[in-house]
Amino acid sequence: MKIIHTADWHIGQDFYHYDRREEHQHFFRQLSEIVAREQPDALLVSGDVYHTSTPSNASVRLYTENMVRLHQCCPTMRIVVTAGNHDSPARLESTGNLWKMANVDVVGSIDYDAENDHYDPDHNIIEISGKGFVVAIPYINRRYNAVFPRMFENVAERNARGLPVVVMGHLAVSGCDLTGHDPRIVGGMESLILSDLGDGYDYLALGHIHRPQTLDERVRYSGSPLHVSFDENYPHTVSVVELEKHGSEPIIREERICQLMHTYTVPKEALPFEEALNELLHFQPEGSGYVRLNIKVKDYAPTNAETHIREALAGKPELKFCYIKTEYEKRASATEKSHFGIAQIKEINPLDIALAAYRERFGHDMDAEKREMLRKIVNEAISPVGATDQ
Ligand SMILES: [Mn+2]
Repeated sequence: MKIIHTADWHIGQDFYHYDRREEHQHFFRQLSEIVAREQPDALLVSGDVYHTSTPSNASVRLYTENMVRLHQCCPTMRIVVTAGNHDSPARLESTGNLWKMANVDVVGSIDYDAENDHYDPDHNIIEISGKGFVVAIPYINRRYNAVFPRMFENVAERNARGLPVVVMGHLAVSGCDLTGHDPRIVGGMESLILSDLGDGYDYLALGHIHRPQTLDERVRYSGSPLHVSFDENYPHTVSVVELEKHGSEPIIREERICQLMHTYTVPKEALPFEEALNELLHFQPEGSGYVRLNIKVKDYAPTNAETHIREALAGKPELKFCYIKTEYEKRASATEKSHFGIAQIKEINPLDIALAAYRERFGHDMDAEKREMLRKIVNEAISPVGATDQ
C-alpha cells in the first residue's frame, strides 16, 4: 500500500490579518502534482484541515475545489480526512455522504457510547480493498483510550491476509520535538504515551505538531505544509509512505513543499529599536515573506514605531509587516514592581504574567507543583478549541 500523509493544512488562517489563500493554492498545486506522479492508494489528512471551526465560504470553496482536483489526479485513490482540534467534527462530517462519491471518507468523531459500551468500528476503520486498513482517529480526549484495543482487535479479525495497517491520529505524543510550537496557535499539549495506542499498526500518521519528524521508524508527523507561526521557520513536507505487508517496516520519503511566503525575523537577535530599524532598512530577503521586527527595550517601543517600520519597508512590496517582537531587558531588582504594557501583554504568555504577579505579592517564586497546575489551566484556556469543546 502506498500512501501520501499530510496534516495541519490550516485553511483560512489569516496571518496577522494577511489572507493566505494564494499560499494554500500554491501548496495544493504541489500536492496535486505529487498525487498525479505517485498515484497512491490513499491520501491521509491527519486533522486541522481548517484553521477555525467556522470556516468562511471562501475557505470551504478552496477546500472543496482542491479536494475534487486531488481526486481527479488519481480517481482510484481513497482520501481520508480526520478532524483536528481546530476543526468542527460535526461540520466536517455533515457533508460526509456526498464526499463518499469522490472516494473521500471524513471522520470527525468516534462512534462510542460509554454508557452502553457500544462501539461502531465501521465509523473509523476504513478498508482499502486489497491494499490495507486505515484506522482514522480524529482529535479526541482520553476517555476514548479504552476503545483503542477494540479498534485493533477488529482490524486483526478482518485482516486475514496480513495487509498493512495504518493509524491516523491528531495529538502530541510524549518525546516529540516541539521546536517552533506555539500553544496559543496550535492548541493544548496534553500528550499521549505511544504504548497507549498498542502495537497493532505498521505506520502511525500523525498531525498536530507542525514540525515534520519521524519518532521511530513507523511513527511520523508529516508536519504542516505552511509556516503557521513565525517560529515554524523550517522545511515543510508531505510524506510518501510505502508499506509492503503487516509487520514490515515502512519506507518513508519526504516531499518538500516550496513556500510562496517566507517568515523573516529581523534582526535575528533582538536589538534596540533604532538599530533594528536600520537592519530592516538594509534587509535583503530571499523572496516574498512576512516580517516581524525583533527589538529589545527597557519599557516600551517608541509610540510611532510602526510608522517608521512602514517607511523602512516602503520600497519592498514583497515584504509584509506583521508585528514587533519585543524583548524586555531584565529589571535590576527582582522586588521591583512589574508593569506590563499592552504590547507586552500581547507578546508574553499569560503564565509569565501570573508568575510575575505572584512574585510581587509573595516575594518569592511559585513552587513547581502550583506552576504545573497553572500551566495546564493556561494551556487549556488558550487552546483554540479545548479538548472538551467538541
Ligand atoms: Mn495544527
